[in-house]
Amino acid sequence: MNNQIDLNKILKQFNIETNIENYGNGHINDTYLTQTKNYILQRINTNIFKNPAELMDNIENVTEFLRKKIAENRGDPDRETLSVIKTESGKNYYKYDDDNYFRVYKYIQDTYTIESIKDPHDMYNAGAGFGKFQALLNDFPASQLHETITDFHNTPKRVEAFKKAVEEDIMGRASSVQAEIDFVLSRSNIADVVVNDMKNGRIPVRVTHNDTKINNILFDNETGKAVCVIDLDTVMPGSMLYDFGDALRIGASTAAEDETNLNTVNFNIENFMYFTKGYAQEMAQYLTEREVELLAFSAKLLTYECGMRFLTDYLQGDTYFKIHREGHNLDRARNQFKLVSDIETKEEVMENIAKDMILCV
Ligand code: ADP
Ligand code: GN1
Ligand code: MG
Repeated sequence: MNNQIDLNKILKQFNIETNIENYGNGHINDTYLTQTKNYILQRINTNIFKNPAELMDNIENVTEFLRKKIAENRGDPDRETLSVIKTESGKNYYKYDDDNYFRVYKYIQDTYTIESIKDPHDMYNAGAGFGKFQALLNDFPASQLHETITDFHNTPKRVEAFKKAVEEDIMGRASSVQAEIDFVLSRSNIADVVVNDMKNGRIPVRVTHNDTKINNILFDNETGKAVCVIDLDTVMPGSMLYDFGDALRIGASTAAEDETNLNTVNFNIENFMYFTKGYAQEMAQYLTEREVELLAFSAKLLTYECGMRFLTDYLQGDTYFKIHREGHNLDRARNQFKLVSDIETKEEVMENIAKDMILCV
């Protein structure tokens, strides 16, 4: 991140005086924690989020809505949703210059994040956490939300963007990844299943999170239960299948998203079962038949989409996802494709498990 920026000066705009340190493992924003462990400061990635003001309006609206619901349910709104801290002049972000926009949240204490799941019970808790988030937003007026990234989970459009990146090949990398390119192209028939059914009304449009990575949920230090869903930049109208499938992409993988020993990358059915069970506790009552039918498929679709996005970024010179080594996006893509292949062998079993889990609520 930009070292010339005086973070202390930015904090003062939010009436906070303390030192600050780097924090978190996200691929998108720059995150810092105050030394007093009270506040999270984040630089919003404007390379990706072109309209930070609209983005912050979404987050303020959604978190205010959640606060009311959580209070009605006798929960603790200061812990169970993000709290946006305003600047001295009452704004929900601070513009340092055209490229650097900052926001502050209350730091939610006595919680932890999980990078990769070791215990299937954590998947139950994650499923319940994401399910509850969606259930609480079930009657949020979707028309109030700005689209912070256009066509974010529009998989057919992602395929088009991928093909364009292959054709343009600006880094001259395409010939060395022909096998991975073929992998994507040979499965492009799965891309439009969800968007088509959303268009024809078989799948309802809901308010969804759209980035349900396991490390976007905070778990309670004492109980291990999900406390708060974070990283709300992409809360937009979408399908619940996006959130369900994306959470399994990391949550049910037996290895990290960038593991290069592909023999260790597999899809863990037990984790799938526990996640579905937890999710169903909160959301089963709202799901349509078609959504239930596609739960297993969504894990494959979202893993395919993410792998394709990593490969697209690799072909385009790694401008979207933060990378920490040469070829990092290619490693991530290969990893996701291995997971897709493994899901393909287990999809039928997963479909049956999903139906059972929904029925037994
Ligand atoms: P990114 O979009 O880069 O993934 P996140 O909003 O997910 O950024 O934040 C990165 C990490 O910072 C999270 O995984 C989590 O560990 C931590 N974090 C973010 N916000 C909070 C918060 N309000 N309280 C506690 N931890 C937080
Ligand atoms: C990004 O912000 P983070 O690290 O939670 C990305 C997701 C990808 C994920 C892959 C806004 O998530 O869509 O699935 O990386 N977020 C955005 O790890 O593009
Ligand atoms: Mg995150």
